[in-house]
Amino acid sequence: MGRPRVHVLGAGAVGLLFAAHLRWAGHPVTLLLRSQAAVGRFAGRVVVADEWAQAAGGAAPQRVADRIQAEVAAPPSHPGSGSSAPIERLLVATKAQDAAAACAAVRHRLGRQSTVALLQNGLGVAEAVRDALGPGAQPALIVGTTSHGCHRFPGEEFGTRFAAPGACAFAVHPPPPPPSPGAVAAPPPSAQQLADALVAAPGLAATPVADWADLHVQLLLKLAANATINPATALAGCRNGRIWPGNDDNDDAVRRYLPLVCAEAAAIYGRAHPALRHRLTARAIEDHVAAVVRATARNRSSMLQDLDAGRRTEIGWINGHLVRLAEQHGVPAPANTLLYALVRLREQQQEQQQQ
Ligand code: KPL
Repeated sequence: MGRPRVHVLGAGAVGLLFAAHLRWAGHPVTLLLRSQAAVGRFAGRVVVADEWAQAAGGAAPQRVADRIQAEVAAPPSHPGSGSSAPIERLLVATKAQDAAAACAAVRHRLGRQSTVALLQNGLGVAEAVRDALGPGAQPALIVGTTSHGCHRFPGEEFGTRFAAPGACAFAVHPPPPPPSPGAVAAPPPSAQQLADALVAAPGLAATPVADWADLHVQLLLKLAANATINPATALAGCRNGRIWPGNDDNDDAVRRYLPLVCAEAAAIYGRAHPALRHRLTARAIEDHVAAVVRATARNRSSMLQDLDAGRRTEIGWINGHLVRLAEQHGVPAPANTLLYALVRLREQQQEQQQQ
């Protein structure tokens, strides 16, 4: 029997990168696109430009993943809605703010035999997806985090520029309570198949994490990195490396920025997740975030790219999530509140200008 099909929802830089690598690992892949027009434009191939392998000055080598199918992600009531065949293995690579609505569009194709893998920045997406799907269609969830650096490919709608290979770690999210008392909610076979598919694609460097607490620590560290790097770089219009605290070009106020936001995240996590407190000290968070800043120094953060393109950002799932957690646990969060408010003001300003 051949390898099982994987559906990919979200044809941005990350979705196309994962789709191509799954295809190269031998999986049939179907992209779920927003419209019939996009399906019509898709020629069955995804182009990956390996920028990281680019010799100085030369063009990035390009690789093509072909024989990829495309369908519309739309509810059955939608005119021209596509297939209604069940989806067993779904990888969702949309932005955090789009994940719940995108999953709801294919709710009629998901069920208890399905597994949905979520790769968004921020936290709270799994809960939003469960709410959007409702009690009728509760798939198993895989929650993952990825540090692959990639961007859109100007002039190539179904292309992605792979700038900096990273890694991907994931775990099965605790399943919802069983439908009837006494029933056991075991993950369906599709959970293992989707996990195997991710691991089998060498370029994705994907590793399953056996213990949910270990993945949770990684997700919380990533959240702190995104909460520190993304809004500052987006508002200042600078690359990530600018906020490195060891940067001699910065004055004291800028050098204190990163430790300040990390200390606030540690205080929030300490109250919200006491069992993980010893792994999420201010020092541990600061070291992690400083390492991410240095490793991605040349990057333009995803929030900077979103604001520049006039798109909604993931702020509500990043600093917004920290602010809500702080409120629930009675912890002051002035730095995150301010960052959240400033990015929201920029978004509102842009939305008004676009009307
Ligand atoms: O995840 C990122 C993002 O831009 O969203 C970082 C790690 C900050 C890299 O740019």
